[in-house]
Amino acid sequence: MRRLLGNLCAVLILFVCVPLILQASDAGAPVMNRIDPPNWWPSLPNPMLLVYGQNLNNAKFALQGRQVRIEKTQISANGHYAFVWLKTQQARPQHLRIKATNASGSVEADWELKAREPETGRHQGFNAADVMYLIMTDRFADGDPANNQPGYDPAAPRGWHGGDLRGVDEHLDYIQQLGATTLWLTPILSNGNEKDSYHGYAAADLYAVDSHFGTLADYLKLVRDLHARRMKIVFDIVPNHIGLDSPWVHDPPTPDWLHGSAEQHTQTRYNIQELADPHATAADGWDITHGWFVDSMPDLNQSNPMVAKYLIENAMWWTETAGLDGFRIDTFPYVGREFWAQFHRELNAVYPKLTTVGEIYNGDPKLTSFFAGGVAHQGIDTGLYTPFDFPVYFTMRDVLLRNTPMTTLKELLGQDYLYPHPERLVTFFGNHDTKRFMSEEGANADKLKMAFVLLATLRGTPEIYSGDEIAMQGGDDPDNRRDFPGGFTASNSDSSTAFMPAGRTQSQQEMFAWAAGLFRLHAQHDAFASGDQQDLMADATAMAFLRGKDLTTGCKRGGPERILVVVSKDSAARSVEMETAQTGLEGCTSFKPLFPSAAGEVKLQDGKAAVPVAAEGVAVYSVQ
Ligand SMILES: [Ca+2]
Ligand SMILES: [Ca+2]
Repeated sequence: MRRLLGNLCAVLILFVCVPLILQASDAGAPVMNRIDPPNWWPSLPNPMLLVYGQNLNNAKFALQGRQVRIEKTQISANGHYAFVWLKTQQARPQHLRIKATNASGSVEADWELKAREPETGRHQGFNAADVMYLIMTDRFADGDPANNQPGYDPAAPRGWHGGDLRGVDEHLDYIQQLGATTLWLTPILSNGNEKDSYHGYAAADLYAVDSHFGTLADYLKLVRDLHARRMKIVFDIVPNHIGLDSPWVHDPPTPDWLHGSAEQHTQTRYNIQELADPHATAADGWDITHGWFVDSMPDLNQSNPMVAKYLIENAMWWTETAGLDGFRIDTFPYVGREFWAQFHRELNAVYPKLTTVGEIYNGDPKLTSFFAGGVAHQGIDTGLYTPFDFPVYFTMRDVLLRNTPMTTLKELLGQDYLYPHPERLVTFFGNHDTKRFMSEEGANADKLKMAFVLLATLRGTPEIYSGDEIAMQGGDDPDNRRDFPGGFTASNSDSSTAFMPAGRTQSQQEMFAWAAGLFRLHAQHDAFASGDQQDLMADATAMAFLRGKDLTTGCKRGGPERILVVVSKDSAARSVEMETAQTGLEGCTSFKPLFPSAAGEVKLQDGKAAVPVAAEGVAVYSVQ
């Protein structure tokens, strides 16, 4: 269809396009207001520039520079946008001049091909050796009150509260003391003047840091400071949609840039399981990929190759500019698989170690695994490094807080065969979209401690939502996004500071020390980062599993360390017993308590290991 229209235009050009051109040149000389991306790097794939301006519809583009050329140009019907494809891969770093000329005059813009920075310490990717810390950028710490307006309203749950990049940067000691190695910040891109967009998920400008959070220089400093500490940064990216304040909403660069328009679009029914259903209709799938997530989030049309190119180029620009280590990808199922395959293929060709984690908000591993990379479904491998482990999130809450037996967790983990790489899954028991664990009915400190033990010891990459380590409370969105205590001296939040041990309440300190102790364990024992998992027993109230290498045979002298984890939600102290024959415990004689320090003595008797566990208790041992 596209080719047919092209031919048609070639025929019509003599009769129709000439008067249009004359009309346009009457309007004046070309104007260039902005160029996306703002710069590029010669060794990266050839870029497509999106030029924003006026009177561009009959302009001729020219390039001044060495070993660079314009490959082709496409201009929007209203003359507000020009797509300019450049050939830059043979060039050296240099300043270029881009010139647009029409009958009324010309305009020039400076644009740069930069030298790439050395790869050392950049683009590292996150993995199961890491611990990820999720910060809601507006709600962690206000490092610069001067950037709080407009919309600053710390008393309003959906207002801007003043948190910013400098505030995060000032508290890296705290994050490191907790044992986190990787920072995931909620989106930092400008949301323009969109009301109540403190969450950042409705971008108006994909190349600008939101002024509430600071500047690009602030972001680059934060990333440099993280890398200097051998920590990593994960960028929250939203290729599915933009916000209503984007200039594209009422003046799209092509007529099909968005799925529908602000005035006319459908809203998705969120039935993402229909994407995997081989018997679903095309309309069912269309509803998910083309329907708007909400009315205030215009849906991008990634089937348009120029939209896809723009979005991938944007991801590459941030990766190269900041040295990003990974992406957290928002609303993953709501974009077609073809786009994800291209996104990962092109990004990983330049950054082979960069990793991605996708939000697939569903408790069924049959569905979440459908989106994982490493396997083709419907003929397409998305390339996604890993989905978030939403099934473990739902199940952890069910078994720890409700009457669901612990066997349910073992049964869920038994479905790990569905994933090409279950060891990569990013596990969590809460995030910025869920009610705080401590605000669930029946929650208490002991149950939260059990949740931390499972998080730190199960296969996968643990992820913590900032504040859970000090047992923060909070109901459903937006109450789950309360200010971090101590980050907002000017706000009406708690005046004590949880960033320093002396500022924490006793219960905050107890939870922080517990979580930090576990993440220290996670860092010190290779069994968590690269070991297998063998589930030894589960019943109504307890579960026991081993982590380590070569678990298919029993302990051998001088073999690698294996770690036994026992969790009991029983309201009374109990003995958790498991057979040792034909398990990873066979022949093991030494059980050294690792966590907590008061873990009881393991007894070996009648072919069984018996582990004494306190009421709502845990025990972790180094086994040999
Ligand atoms: Ca601020
Ligand atoms: Ca979509």
